[in-house]
Amino acid sequence: INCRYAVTSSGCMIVVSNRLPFVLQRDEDGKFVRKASAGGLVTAVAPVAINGNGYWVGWPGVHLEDPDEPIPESDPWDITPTAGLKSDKVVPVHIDPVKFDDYYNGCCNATLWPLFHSMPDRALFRRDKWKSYVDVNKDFADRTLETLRRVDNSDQDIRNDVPLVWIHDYHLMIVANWIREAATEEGIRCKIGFFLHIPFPSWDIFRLFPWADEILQGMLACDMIGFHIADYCLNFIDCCQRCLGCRIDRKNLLVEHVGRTVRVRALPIGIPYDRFVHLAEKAPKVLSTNQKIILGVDRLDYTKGLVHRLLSFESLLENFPEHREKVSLLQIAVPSRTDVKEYQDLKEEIDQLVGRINGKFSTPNWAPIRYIYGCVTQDELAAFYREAAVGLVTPLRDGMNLVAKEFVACQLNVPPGVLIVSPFAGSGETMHEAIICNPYETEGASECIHRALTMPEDERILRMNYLRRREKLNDVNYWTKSFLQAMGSLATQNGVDDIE
Ligand code: GDG
Repeated sequence: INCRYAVTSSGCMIVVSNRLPFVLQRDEDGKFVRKASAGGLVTAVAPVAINGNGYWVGWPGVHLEDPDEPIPESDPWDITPTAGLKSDKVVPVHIDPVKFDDYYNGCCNATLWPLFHSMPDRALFRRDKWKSYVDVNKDFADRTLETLRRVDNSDQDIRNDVPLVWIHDYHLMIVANWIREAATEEGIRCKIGFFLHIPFPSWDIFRLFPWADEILQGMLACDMIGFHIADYCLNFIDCCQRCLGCRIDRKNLLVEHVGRTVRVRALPIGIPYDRFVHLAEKAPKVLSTNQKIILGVDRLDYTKGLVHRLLSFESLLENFPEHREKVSLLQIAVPSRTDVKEYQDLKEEIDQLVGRINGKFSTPNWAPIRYIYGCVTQDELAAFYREAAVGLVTPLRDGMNLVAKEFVACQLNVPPGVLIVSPFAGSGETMHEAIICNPYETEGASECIHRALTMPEDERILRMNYLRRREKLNDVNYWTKSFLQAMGSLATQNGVDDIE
């Protein structure tokens, strides 16, 4: 395992996320086996946790009839980053299936997801779902506390630093509440950090949530709270002041709450940059076409702006007919939340729109849109990123958006292609050399695509060089390191390295 950074003391990082870094599946003999998850987050966090002899608390991806059924060890041939996570370090959270559905679909996906993406009209507010959210967060807190007690009782004498609990994302925003409470009462030593992977909305949106105060109080039970960009930090701090009346320090990003000072930090997530470069170097050619490819890669979600994107592409073909038969839009839409009506309707709308635009402009030798509804392998993805002339990343709202970063990492050709990003994604805030494109204005967006398709080579090279350099420096390892540093939990040769 390639682990560049370590936590300060052995056995002291406890990662808490909705899902474990793998899911359990039955093999043909009915035995549970681990199916690894290859996301960037797992790749970055798992080595640090494993190296530090840490624990991972999460839902195992299945509802077990017997919650005491042991977690299997990883396959001996497993080379994924979680392979080293021994089963005694895995802390599964078992939840009643109905309650889990209310928490996950009812509250997380139907309420918090749209609200935090500033789409309140799509959000459902139901107190029974919120109650399940609270209950499940308490279950996660209980399992984390059991783990903390175990850590606290072992190797006490060789540890001179406190365990670090790292909680992830909007599913678990109030877990810290009970950890702080019990830790204070029982004298368990720990530091609690939280990272939100989606945007934090402004006060006028956030206040629509009937239990807004409880979320803020839950988050403020942490020592440090990380967001992707400064805007989300400022929104959060503003909400703390306006909802709870906290004293705040906007300049230093501090919030005072019940006698404690909570740090807030902008920590933009990165990608495993070198891995994507490597994939792009070795992946075989995937596209045989003379047309320039404009590439979109998204989960099929209303926040990703797929309908707006298709309309902009239609407008491009309408207003700049010189691109007809010269370019194609390749859109990969990964199925997501397929059992939810809203997502089924969105798929239907996209299917129809693709059909209409293709029907309108296709010629015997050319179809303007190639649409893949499904998942491709990471090798294929890297090859698509490499061979595309334009990366079109135009969400209506997005915490960060890793696709924009993966695209630039894989752009190995000279001269390279062009990245277009929405200003409403975290990556639009940080990837300054991309063309910034407002997806809501169809005509303006089509002009952005035209500009990308006609951009001079030297400008493309200059922009892409800067973009690639930044993503290489600020990769996902750098993000993990920055988080540990902001927590004051980064081990260096000189001891603990604190950001302040
Ligand atoms: C949340 C926040 C934030 C996509 N299609 C395929 C495929 N992918 C991979 C991409 C990328 C990932 O999925 C998507 O990442 P995003 O960042 O775009 O979006 P979310 O899933 O919504 O993630 C987001 C992120 O957390 C991290 O903090 O950036 O804002 O919403 O890595 O490569 N992978 C494969 N085949 C596909 O077809 N193999």
